[in-house]
Amino acid sequence: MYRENYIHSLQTELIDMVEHKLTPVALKYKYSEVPLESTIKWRPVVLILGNYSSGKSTLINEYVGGDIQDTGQAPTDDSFTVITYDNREEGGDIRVTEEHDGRYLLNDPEYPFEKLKKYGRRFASHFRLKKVNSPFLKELAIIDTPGMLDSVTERDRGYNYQEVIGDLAKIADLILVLFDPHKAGTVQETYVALRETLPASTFEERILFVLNRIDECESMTDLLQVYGTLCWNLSQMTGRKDIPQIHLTYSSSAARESEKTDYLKYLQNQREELKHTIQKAPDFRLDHLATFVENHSENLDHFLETLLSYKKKMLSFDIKFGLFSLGISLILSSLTIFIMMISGVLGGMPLEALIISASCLAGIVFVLLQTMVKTFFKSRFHKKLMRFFDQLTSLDNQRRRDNWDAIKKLSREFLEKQTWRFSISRVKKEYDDVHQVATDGVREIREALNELTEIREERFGFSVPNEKTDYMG
Ligand SMILES: Nc1nc2c(ncn2[C@@H]2O[C@H](COP(=O)(O)OP(=O)(O)O)[C@@H](O)[C@H]2O)c(=O)[nH]1
Ligand SMILES: [Mg+2]
Repeated sequence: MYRENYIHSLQTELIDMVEHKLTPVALKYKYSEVPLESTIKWRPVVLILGNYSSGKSTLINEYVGGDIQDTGQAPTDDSFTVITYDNREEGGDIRVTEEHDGRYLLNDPEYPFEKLKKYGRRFASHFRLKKVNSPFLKELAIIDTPGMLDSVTERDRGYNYQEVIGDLAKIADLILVLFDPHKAGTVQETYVALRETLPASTFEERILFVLNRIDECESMTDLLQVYGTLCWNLSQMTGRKDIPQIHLTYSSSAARESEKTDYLKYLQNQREELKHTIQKAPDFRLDHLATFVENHSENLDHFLETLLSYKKKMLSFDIKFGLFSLGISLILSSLTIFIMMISGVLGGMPLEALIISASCLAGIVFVLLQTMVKTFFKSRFHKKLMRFFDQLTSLDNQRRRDNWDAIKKLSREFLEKQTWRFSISRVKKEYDDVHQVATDGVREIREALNELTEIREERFGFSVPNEKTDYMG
């Protein structure tokens, strides 16, 4: 119980940090359209992706223990369904206790889907919520998705399927990508959608590749062949030689168990393991949150740092131009008076009057330089900074380069619109706050996560003999 409490308080702390330190800045500078915490404050989310009839819905039904989702060989279901827990009717038959349409789901701030409103009405009509009284859902929610189809039908969906998948993947703590033995490798599109939207650092931690329906293999040899094909396809897609772990499973309610599928008995532990990993979604959530804070605070930190660097360059321009104007105006006025004196134009003007006229002249020249002339040169200097935009920041490591990719456009747009007319002291204050989260805050989070691992190790010794009891306890 101690561990669960620890997880909960850590989560609250993290969300608090995002809400109070990062969101105000993110909204102000349009880094995000919705409060940052809106996508992470809900329950842990498991997203299920894969081809149609790879067995997504059947597997979900098996896990929750009831006929919640429609299943069938043809593309049966073209909706995204969020399946979450309803504790009011626990104990009875597992069933859908409450159902809502997309409009409800997209507009209720309790849910993290506000951002998906932008996909319009067609998407809203293919999005829904089901509350189910299944104990499996106590700590997590599942999102069932329509399968990938070929690209022609894809265009008829009326919303951008890949982008929706990308946004859901950002919300999800765990993503299952399902294959079946018949189409072991046609998930290129899903893969591209994920690759393009998930930050590289979290990509591998959060995705589980699953070969489902393994009961349909003719024999162990056949299974190994399918497995090999899948490995090959995955490595082609990822462009990597090392293959991620592929989990094996099937749904016993749909399976045709026979003598031929005798090998399945050796794979029961694989099925259990997968189920158990899914139930650990709250742990993944914590890592996800930590990475979320890390990424966004670093991005915002880099963004504000760029504004400051620009503004500092502008201030130094101001100072230099100020000194230049002062020098020029003094020289010019003394020179004029001197020439007038020796040419005799001034006659016998008293010395005081001479000094006063010289100062007035100097003043006028100075004001002229500091207004019209300066605006002209300052604009040119601004344009030069914009032209060599990358020089506003140092890009000495990959991490900084990644952050820069994420915020370069935003900072550019801001500076093009505002030019130098923003307050450096305000930006400095925001930068200090965000920088503290990006450095001290992130370090504390990582320390807390380590402590959490230690709590587990202290309770069970280093070998963690039974993780299941650990999770449940
Ligand atoms: N033999 C077998 N059939 C399965 C398995 N999982 C699903 N099916 C069948 O495959 C078809 C498609 O399943 P469904 O869950 O609707 O796939 P989805 O489109 O990915 O949601 C259905 O007829 C299921 O009965 C499995 O593990 N083994
Ligand atoms: Mg389905």
